[in-house]
Amino acid sequence: MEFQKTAGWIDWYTGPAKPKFKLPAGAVDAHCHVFGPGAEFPFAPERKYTPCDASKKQLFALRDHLGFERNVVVQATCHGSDNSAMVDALKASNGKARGVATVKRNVSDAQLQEMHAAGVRGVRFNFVKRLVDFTPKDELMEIATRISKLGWHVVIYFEAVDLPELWDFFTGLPTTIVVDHMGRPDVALPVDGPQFELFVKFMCEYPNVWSKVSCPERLSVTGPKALNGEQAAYKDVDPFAKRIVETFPDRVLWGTDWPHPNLKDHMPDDGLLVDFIPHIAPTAELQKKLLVDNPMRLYWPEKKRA
Ligand code: 0GY
Repeated sequence: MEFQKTAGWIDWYTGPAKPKFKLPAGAVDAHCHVFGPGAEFPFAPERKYTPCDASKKQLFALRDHLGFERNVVVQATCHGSDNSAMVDALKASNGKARGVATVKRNVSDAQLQEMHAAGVRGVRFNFVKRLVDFTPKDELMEIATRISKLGWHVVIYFEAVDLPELWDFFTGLPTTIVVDHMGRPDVALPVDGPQFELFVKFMCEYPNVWSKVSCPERLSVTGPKALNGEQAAYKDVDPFAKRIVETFPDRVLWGTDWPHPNLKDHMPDDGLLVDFIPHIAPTAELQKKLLVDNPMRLYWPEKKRA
């Protein structure tokens, strides 16, 4: 099938720099996606955008180039609840990728078992209105209860302004919860202002809540420029991510977010994104927790490396 990309779609960056920051051995890129290829894995009819292709082979080449050892492939909304492309990537990874799926209430136990065997360890609930249609909370709670029996967790994606309304649902979930991109704070607001304090309180009061400190390129207002001298890329995101890493060092994850869906202004060089890591996890100990120990504990607990 031929797919026409969404108007203005920016393709992922080819030829990324070799990062200056050397990742610790065994590092995991804990948030990335595959898109199609559309001819093999058609995009979902209910999708809100049509991306460029971004195959498993290209993802694994990026992993090797940047110096990661493993990936966590998160189902992208352009594939709806058809997890075939993501599962295909897991199967082709020689055990070096685990996955997070999107499922509906009608998913069978056999399908869940099949996904588990392929390496799926979580489901994603998405509350970002520009990306998905509404799913009733009772359906999501039913799914969470079912997948908890497999030892899976729930990944949640939402905008910071929606946290108060979603609080009771989130805090009632029976699993580990992983928040995408720190709950998308408005980084033009103070890091100790009411909006981000609520997110910190969420993590403080609920020890089952983890956060990805990913996507500076998505959250930044100052952007990727001014790479030399005092100013570093995405500098306005640093205090937010650093605060979460330093306050909750055992419950943070990091990922590239390759192939970076829905960016409007610029496409990051993934090598540059890796160079962002020491700004938010300044010590070797924090870097190892963020990049190796935490993702291994959550996605490859059988390896017991931490
Ligand atoms: C991300 C962010 C976005 C998109 C998706 O599944 C998706 O379509 O996650 C976004 O547009 O903010 O984490 O990749």
